[in-house]
Amino acid sequence: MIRTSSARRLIAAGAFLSLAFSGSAPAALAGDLAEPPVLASKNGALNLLMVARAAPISTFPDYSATGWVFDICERPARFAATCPASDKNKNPYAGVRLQLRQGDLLKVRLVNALPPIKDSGHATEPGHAFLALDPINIHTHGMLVSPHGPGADGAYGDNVFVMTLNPKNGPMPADSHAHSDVRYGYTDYSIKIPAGHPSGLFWFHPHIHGIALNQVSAGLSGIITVGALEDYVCKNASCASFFKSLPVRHIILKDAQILKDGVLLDEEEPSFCDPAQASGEPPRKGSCPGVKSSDEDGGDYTGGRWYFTLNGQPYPSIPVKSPGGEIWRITTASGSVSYDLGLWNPKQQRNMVVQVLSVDGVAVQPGQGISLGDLRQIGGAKVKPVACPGITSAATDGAPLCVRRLLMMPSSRVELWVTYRDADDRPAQPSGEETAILRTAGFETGPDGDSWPAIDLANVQFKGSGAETPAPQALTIAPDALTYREPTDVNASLLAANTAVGVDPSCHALPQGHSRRVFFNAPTSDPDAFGLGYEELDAHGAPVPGTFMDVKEFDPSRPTICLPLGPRNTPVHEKWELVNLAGEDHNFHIHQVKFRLLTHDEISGAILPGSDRGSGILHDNIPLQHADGVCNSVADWRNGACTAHPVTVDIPFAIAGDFVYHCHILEHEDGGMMARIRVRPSNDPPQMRGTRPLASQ
Ligand SMILES: [Cu+2]
Repeated sequence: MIRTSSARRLIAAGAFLSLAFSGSAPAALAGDLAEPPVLASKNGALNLLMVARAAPISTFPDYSATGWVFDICERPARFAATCPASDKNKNPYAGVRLQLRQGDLLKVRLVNALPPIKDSGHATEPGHAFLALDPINIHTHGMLVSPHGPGADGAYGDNVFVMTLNPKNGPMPADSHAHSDVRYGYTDYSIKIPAGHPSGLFWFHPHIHGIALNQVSAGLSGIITVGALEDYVCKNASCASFFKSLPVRHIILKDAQILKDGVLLDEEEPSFCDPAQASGEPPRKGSCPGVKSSDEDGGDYTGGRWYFTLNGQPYPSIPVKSPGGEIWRITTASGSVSYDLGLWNPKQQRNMVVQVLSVDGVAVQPGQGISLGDLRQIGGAKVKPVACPGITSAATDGAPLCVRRLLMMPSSRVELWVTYRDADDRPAQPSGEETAILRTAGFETGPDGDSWPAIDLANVQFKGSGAETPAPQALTIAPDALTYREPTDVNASLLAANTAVGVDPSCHALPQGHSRRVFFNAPTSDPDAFGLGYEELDAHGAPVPGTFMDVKEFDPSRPTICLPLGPRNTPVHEKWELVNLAGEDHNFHIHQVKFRLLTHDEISGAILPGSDRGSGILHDNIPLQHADGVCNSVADWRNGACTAHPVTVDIPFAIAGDFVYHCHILEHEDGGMMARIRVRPSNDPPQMRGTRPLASQ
């Protein structure tokens, strides 16, 4: 059962017109997977011009489609609103990689050269007609950076409450409910990467409420790496020499639905294809054929095709030539699609084991002796750990994390060590050439949710042999997730930015032992929309009277949650219980933090809070499984009408400013499943403000 969402009703699909050749032939092979182009910082700075515009997408066979892309180049010395022609990435839909280091200053001049959204349902929506003008902004997803407003130089931080319009598309209507700074032409961003920032994989994408899905689906995103893999992988000598032999790939997963006439849809329609390969249908190599939707009011997608690309390429080849395998850094940049990702070995008829090096931009390092059961709890539904073959717990500094499957909901990232494995799943050199298929097995998000299709994403050939250094059973990882559980370095490094945010005396710290509960559901008043609810819990887990807010659509005008940093602006930990009452899965994301999942033992108090036993994986987004039963309201849930599967997280807030938490299924975010949160400097007496945090004195 697929529900028609408000976003889908409000936004007419198909913002682009283009020529079509033919819509029936299966996708041709796309050749070897190419790396995204890199723009690297120099001397502590990366100064970019980023132009959002419509552009042809060159890599879809059989269709001539147009998407929305970022042209990105080093910012020319003279004022310019376009990148020099020679700098232009040949296929900007694929996305680029920004390569940064701790301490860098990322400066971006973001220019909006997008066309207006044709046929946008928003055009007639009171207060939101401006969305049809296609305003844009950028968010650096997962990064621990300041979301500050315009500084002395007029530049913004990682702030989603600013939008840039293309002046050619006309002015904001007078009655607009923007609740953002509104700028025309361009906006400057100046984002300082704190000295203590984790090394890892992040990404950037637009974050305009109401059209985030459309802009991301049309191609507007890219990835960011901070630091180097060597900062956290194989820091001991024997592993380091092996690690040097491993090539590194960056893989950006995107999907695009293209109609028979070449129009690229700016949001995914789950019923575009059959969920799984139909009888008589050729293997789904990077795409599936459009069908007449079985939905009551679904469309006819016959002759169209739904592409699932890696770096813009449908079904590329990935030749693994190094005998020790490769490192894959994977970003899920689809708007709403979830990937049940695995590396299928056709000979062994099962998914291969891979080692997970990092999750959501932070290296994983489960504490020594952690049980597989605890590991499964802190990995959530995203990471499905299996025992690493050949590893005894004493073999490495801590337990490595291995999986056969990953539930990659929108925005999640992982870094993997991918190597050929024998019948016992141990790292091995292939005898001759062995093949595997990177695929998504398809994923259903629940009885009221969506059915995302099964697709073969890439063909992998293991060719390497003759290794000089024997492969270890697992790569060693520096204890980053244990370190960043306490983001004191990031906090200390952002002290000036935190202090510059005005104090808000109405922000009160949670009383000792209290926690927060966030509800995910459709608002009772509008079952087709999406919303969040809230209440505070006392030390016994009982709702604090007067704090309940029913599930409602996003209200950008005021924060749902406001909290001060700790004494002398040090990090503050809060416990949040995330309760999904809906009949479909959601994917919780919060800006400016990394959180960890608590195990049942930690929630019940059977182990001490923060024990290493319950630590080792940090996330910035986590799947929330749908409730069983039907709850149209929080009251239904309190009365036992459904059983929810809450996830409890520990969030260390270390960065002051206004930002958001939301479902990262962008259809749901645009539909209203988002709330504003305000973190303010501490309410210390004035003489204490701005001094060094205690931890770093
Ligand atoms: Cu959602």
